[in-house]
Parts: sequence; structure tokens; C-alpha cells
Amino acid sequence: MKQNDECTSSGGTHPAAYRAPEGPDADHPQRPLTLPPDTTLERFQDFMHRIGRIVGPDNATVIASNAELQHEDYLDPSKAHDVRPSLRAPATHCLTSLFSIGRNVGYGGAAPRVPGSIGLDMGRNMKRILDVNVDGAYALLEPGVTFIDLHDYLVKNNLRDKLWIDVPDLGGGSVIENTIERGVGNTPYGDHWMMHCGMEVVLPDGTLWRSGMGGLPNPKADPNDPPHEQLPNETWGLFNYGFGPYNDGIFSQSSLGIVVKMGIWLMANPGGYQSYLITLPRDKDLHAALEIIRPLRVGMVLQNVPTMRDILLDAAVMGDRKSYTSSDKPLTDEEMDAIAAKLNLGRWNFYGAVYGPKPIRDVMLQVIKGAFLQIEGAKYYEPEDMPDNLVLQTRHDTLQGTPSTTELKWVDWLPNGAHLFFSPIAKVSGDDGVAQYDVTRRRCEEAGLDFIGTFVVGMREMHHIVCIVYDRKDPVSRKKALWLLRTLIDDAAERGWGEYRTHLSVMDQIAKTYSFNDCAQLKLNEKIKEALDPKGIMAPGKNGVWPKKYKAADWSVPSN
Ligand code: EUG
Repeated sequence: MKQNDECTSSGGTHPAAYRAPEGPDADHPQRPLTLPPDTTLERFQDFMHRIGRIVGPDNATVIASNAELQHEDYLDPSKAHDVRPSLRAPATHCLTSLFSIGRNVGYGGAAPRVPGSIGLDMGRNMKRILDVNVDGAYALLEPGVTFIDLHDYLVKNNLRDKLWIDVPDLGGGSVIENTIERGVGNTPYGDHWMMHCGMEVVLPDGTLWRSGMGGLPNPKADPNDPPHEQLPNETWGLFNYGFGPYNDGIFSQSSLGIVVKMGIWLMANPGGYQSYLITLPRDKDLHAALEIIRPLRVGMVLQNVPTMRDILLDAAVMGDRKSYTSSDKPLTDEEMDAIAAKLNLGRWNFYGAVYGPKPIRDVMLQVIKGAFLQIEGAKYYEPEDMPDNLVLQTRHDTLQGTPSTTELKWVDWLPNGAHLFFSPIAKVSGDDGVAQYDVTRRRCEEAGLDFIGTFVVGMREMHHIVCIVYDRKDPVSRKKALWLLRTLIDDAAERGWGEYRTHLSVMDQIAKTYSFNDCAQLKLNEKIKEALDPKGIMAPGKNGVWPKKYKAADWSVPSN
């Protein structure tokens, strides 16, 4: 089989990387595409053999052919590399990288930071919904449970009317994975990390640890059961902090443990719901709209995580680039105005919802409309006003916790579409939002790419998500996308803007921008890493934190 040219951009460049000969090799069935650093083939094969005896040979597989690296589907994601990647880092096997489902799309999927890592596929066999506690309104999950799985479970068990889940735009991801990556959804419970309660973690030394109230034994538990099977304390999913130092945070976006159970709060059915769209006709309306949003969101009149989406994001859900233009240059303001007019949308489109019984919703909506409709030409729509608007119809579902995968479509804006996210935090202010839009749009255009973006409004800030869409089969397009991402990180840091989450290829760069007082954050993270994982076996390099024995520079990711 021909070596896929996209593979050469990362894994193969390190001296420790081992390239398999073409085709299967009967003498070395366990020969990986890439060996872990400082590991001989013999040592690797012995390790895999011993692992196979513990977990069963079917659960200890080696990526020995390029076929696995061809998986590029959201619904059938690769377990070895970034789905639809800008770079490929083959995971084959004595380091550990972790993933639950592998749908961390735009941020690296299932790929490890260090090629040759052993990927622990946590979602493969750990798919149980251990508890849905109706009185406490929470669920206790294993890593393989997706948002879609959890929703299906509520429907099947006639609980959907009682309890709502919060879903991100795409519902195929693992609830645990998304939450510990601090992902965001659309309902009032959109900040997933805020809504987690209780974690069970396998530490690098093998200790099984429960957070918070989980540290207190349940008197009904059988102490002879292995720890992971012991009935947990009944307040574990109800109160996060327990007693003493609060440690959950070190297990999010980190490499310090394997989260094997997590509690997540569910929303009690609020007793009514109304989604809406407010369109803003002009590009410059962004400023006024953000000024309107700030007091309404902090005042909880905007109850959910609403989003302010630029026209091309919605346009891309409804059609590919070719269906709108034959130009190969970034779309101009005039062209974008024309697309907005054609789709009966604004240049900016604000999607929100109100929750509660009708009298409450009516009052909230009166305030919301009263504020936004001050903007000249702004229009308010409910889903039944626009039955053919795929985005509004989809968001009507996701804003009430019904998962979907429809919005994956915007990635097909370009042929062989793939994407990277640039995700800086912004103040909820006209000046800050517009400044971020100006800087990021200008750079997109410099890269020859369209600006596609959305402002996701948290309780006191916005996650500004720039969707960098490129053609994954075109090396020039891939290079431009990565250049754009790297340039934007520096542009942002200069202005005091930092990212909340990122793709593998720029984790080091971003970690270094959080540089206050001689990188005090990074240094503390390295100390904790050394204390908990002195051998550096778990996800080395994750979010820029390297074990002592690694030099980050040895693992720099090439720019193409
Ligand atoms: C989106 C939102 C995110 C994220 C990646 C993508 C939405 C894209 C708020 O967080 O991290 C349309």
C-alpha cells in the first residue's frame, strides 16, 4: 500500500519513528507504523503481548497498516489520528494517550500528541450509563457514552419529559470527553465542566480515586468489592467540592489520570421552551448587538448559551461554497450581503431560546425583542416562521437538548473539507468582539480563506470560534490553515486574548502564551505532572505539559 503522503507531516519525522514496510508482514504481525520513543520493536511486541493477555487480543490492536489512517468520517472516526486532519500523528503503541470516542473534531480527534503512543480507547468497552438519578437530576456515566446515547436512554426509559441533557452542536461525542475538554453546549447547562459532579479517575500509579463526596464511603457498599465496583456515596453527584483541596480541575485538559466515571447534572424540564432567531442585516451591527447581549446574559434574561453566527457559517450548513460563488478569492462584504439576502438571513444571526412556563417566556421574550429590535432592520423569527431554514430547525432541537449531527455539514464548504478551530475568549463587548472579528477576518483573507465564525456566549465571556475550513487533500490549503492558526495565536496573545482549547499541533504555542510571571502556570503544571506521573507515561505533551524526560522541541509539529 502506498504511504499516504499526509502521514509524513508528523509521525515519520522523529528519529524514533519506525516505518513499516509496505503490505502486511507475516513475521511481524504486531509491527506498528510508528514505535513509541526509545522503544525497540522487541520490547514493544512483548508489551503488546502481555497487554493482550490482560484485555484479550481483540482489545490490543496495533496500527500496522495505513488502512486505519484512511478513516475520515465523523460517524466512523479513526482511533489513530486526527479525523480529517491537517496533520496525522499515528497512534500505535509505552506511552498512553487517551480518548473516549475520538470525535474531538477540529482539535485533533483521537490523535496523541506523541506519535507511537498507545491509544487507550476508553469508549470501546466502557459504555454504561450507570445511573440516571431523577430526584437528584444527574447521570453517572462511563467514557463511551455519547450525547446521542444518553438522549436515547432518556427517551427509551420515558425520562425525556422529566430530564433534559445539554448537547453541543454535534451529538456524537463522548459526554465525559467533551466535559473534561471543557466543551460547550447550547442550553442553560451549556458549560459542561461547570455541570459535572463527581469523577472517578485511575491515577498514573494505578490508584483509583473518587473526587469530592465520592471520597466518603457509602455505608451500604461492600468493602470487599473492588474499589471501582463499590457503591458510591449518595451525595457524590450532588455536591462537587467535598472536603479539603478541590482537585477535579487537574483532570481536565490534562494528562494526570484516566477518567473512568463522571457525574453530570441534567436540567429539570423547565415546563416550556421557545427557540428564536434574530437577524441583524449589516456587518457593523455586531457591535451594537454585543452591547445588548452583555447585560441580558449576565442578568440571566438570556438563559441559555446563545450564539451569534456569521452568515457564512449558516450558509455553509445549507450549501457548499460552489453553490454560492465561482470566485476563488475570499468572499467580499458585497458577496456576503448577497448570500444573506438570498437565504433571508442577516450578516449576523443570533440563535437563542427562552425556558419556562409561557408567562415567564413571554416576559423574557418581550425584553429580548425590545432590546434587539432597536437595531435598524433587525428581525425576530420563531422556527415555524422559517420551516425551510435548516439551521433554525436544527438549533430548535439542540437548544432543547435533542442531539443532532446536521451542523457537520459546514465542514464541506470546500471540497475535501476539513477544519481547525481557533477559539479565543472575548469580553462580551462591542469593542472586544469587533476587534477579534476584524483581526481574525483580516488574517483569514490573508490566508486566502473565508472567515467562518461564531460567538458562543457564556455567562460572562464569549468563546469566539473561528472555523478554519480547508481542503485536506491540498497540501497548499493545509499549509495555509496551519499558518493561519499559528499566526492568529500570536496576534491574539499580543492583544491579551487567549484560547480555551486547541488542536494538538499548537498546544505548546498556546501554553506559552499563558506566560504571566515567568510561566508560573506551566511550571505548576509541570510540577504536578512530575509528582503524579514521574515516568511520564500518560499523554505526554497534552496541552503543552511535558514530563521531565521530554524536550518539547524534539516533538515540534512541522508547519505543513
Ligand atoms: C464550536 C463551539 C465550540 C468549540 C468548537 C466549535 C461551534 C462551532 C464553544 O465551543 O470549541 C460552530
